[in-house]
Amino acid sequence: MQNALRLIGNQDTSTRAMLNFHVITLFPELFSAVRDSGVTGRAHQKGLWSCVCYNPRDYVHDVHHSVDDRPYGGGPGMVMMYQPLMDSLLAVNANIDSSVKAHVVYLSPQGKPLTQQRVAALAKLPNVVLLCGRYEGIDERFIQTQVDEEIAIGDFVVSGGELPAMMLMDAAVRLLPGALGHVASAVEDSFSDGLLDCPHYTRPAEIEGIEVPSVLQSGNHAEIAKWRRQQKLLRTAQRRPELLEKVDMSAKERDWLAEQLQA
Ligand code: 4GM
Repeated sequence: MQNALRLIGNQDTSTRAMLNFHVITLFPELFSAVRDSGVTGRAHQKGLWSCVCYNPRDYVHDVHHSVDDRPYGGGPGMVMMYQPLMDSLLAVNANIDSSVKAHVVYLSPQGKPLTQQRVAALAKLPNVVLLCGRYEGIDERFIQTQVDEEIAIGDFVVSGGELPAMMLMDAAVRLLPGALGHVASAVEDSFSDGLLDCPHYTRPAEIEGIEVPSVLQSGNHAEIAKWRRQQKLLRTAQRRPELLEKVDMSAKERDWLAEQLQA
């Protein structure tokens, strides 16, 4: 049975489709990192997701196997050509058992910044193509006609889209039910509520004269939850104030935060 419609059983009686990544890349060997290691490696072993690479070089038939060419208008660098990318994408869609075409994501510094919300939406799709550029990028006509969404991991440039693609894959896979252990998935981590995470401590209780906040050692779970929420609000206000615009805050929390920021 093809990947897209393969259903896997989980702990309850329901079934769910797996998340299939199809990566168009000149460096398929890089993807063993996310496929075979850590949380994503275990989730892959459990059959929660798949990753199949398509190398544009396998879809060129001239003697030089060239996947890139000089840019119109001159200038430095090379541009990835339309045809090898198109034939790679045709191979992807021929290999998925779905009447719906795969969702095509191009990782580039010109894309919309990736958010946790967008990651969560992508993690629910059956088939996601991750197009990894090298050189100066790809022919604009491929973006215009075949790309559904251009995404940037951040405002910086790396030498290829592969590392950004792996970051997106990791962020999506760890959200799949069953990917994180029970304990880890219960943890309220960064962005689960649109806020930055609070500080964390483990033993010993004092290091270099810095004590673990006494509330965390009190055993009072209501007070601990309140302290953590306040720390998240305070950190977000100090480091990423623009994130607070989308956060639900009580009047009490608003007052407390304003008071803290004045001090
Ligand atoms: C230039 C054009 C993505 C460079 C297209 C890709 C950073 C990101 C590349 C490209 C990248 C990012 C490759 N660098 N911020 N480099 O997500 O694909």
